[in-house]
Amino acid sequence: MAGGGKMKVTLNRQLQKPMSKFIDLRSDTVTKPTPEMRQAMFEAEVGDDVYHEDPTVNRLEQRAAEIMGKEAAVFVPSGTMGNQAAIKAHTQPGDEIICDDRSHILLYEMGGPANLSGCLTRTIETKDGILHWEEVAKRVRGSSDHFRGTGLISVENSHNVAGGRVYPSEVLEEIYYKAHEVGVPVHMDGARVFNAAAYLGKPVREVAAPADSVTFCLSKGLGAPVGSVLTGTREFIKRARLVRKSLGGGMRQAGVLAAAGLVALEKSPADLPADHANARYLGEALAEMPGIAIDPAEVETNILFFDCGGTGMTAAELSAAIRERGVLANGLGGTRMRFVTHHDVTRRECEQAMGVFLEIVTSKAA
Ligand code: TLP
Repeated sequence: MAGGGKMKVTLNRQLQKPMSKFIDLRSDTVTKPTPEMRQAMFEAEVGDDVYHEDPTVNRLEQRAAEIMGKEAAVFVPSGTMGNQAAIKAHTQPGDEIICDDRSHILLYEMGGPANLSGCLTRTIETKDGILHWEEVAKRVRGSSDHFRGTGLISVENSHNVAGGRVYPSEVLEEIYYKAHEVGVPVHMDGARVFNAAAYLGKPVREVAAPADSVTFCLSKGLGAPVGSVLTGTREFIKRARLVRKSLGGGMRQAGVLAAAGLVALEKSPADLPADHANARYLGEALAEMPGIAIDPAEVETNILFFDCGGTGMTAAELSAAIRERGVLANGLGGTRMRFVTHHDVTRRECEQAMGVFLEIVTSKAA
């Protein structure tokens, strides 16, 4: 060992338990690849994707474009890169992006719109993460000698921080058609657009239709280990590919990842209704617990937020207490907590998690 010192191993208590033993409701990003995905990765034909020579990546991009009903697609390492590449490919520095005030592109992408594209965000406060044209229209403006004006409208479907809420089709269509009348493109952060489609009972291409570009994630509810796809017109994707390269996202033999993505794309959407049913079960169980505030009717997809203030515990205290008992969930500061259901959590495990939760909140109440 460097320096000849005795290695001192100190294990964080939270890490002593193997992660696979936890019931992990923190996010659908934690899903592990299925045996079929691993087999596909093992067998994947690969090439250098920066030269467009990886046959598996090419196949994934082609299938993604077909399924999403767009002309073309580009495979990117993450949802964040997909969204930020879209923003940069749609806008010029100084442009304004209209989005809701809790959108992922605004809160969780490291200031990307300002940092990478030199854009300003003009936000709209919403109850459920859903934008309506009436409010958007108040902020849309063309360029003048004094400002550049609106360059993009960005919607998130389903909406993460609003609790997995889904755009009613007609609301999105109105935004899209009216935005086009004034020459403004619409981007959809569709990290979980397959969840939105499952909720609406519609093919995903219909949900994606009222958007010029859509980013969707293979590595969330669809269960692939890595990757997202940005889709749009051929011309737009050509620009986005260059942006991807400038961000360091030109991957080489990425077919090993795309192979898992292809399995995710073809197979996993069928499993999403089960995740949604589990989320509804959690919402209904939580609604009956002392000190927990949630409206289970608002649980539409696989994400639910609730307030634990009435238990006398903060979200951080409650997540620490359930962690001790093998359940993981994210506290979001204060008394707000989030559960996310996914492929790697069964109904039985959801029931176990609720058993743990009930014991903790009732013993606190007593
Ligand atoms: N969301 C993550 C965290 O970053 C909050 C999660 O655990 O939910 N759009 C939306 C709507 C997202 O929820 C996320 C990830 C992304 C984009 C970014 O995807 P990645 O993590 O692949 O960059």
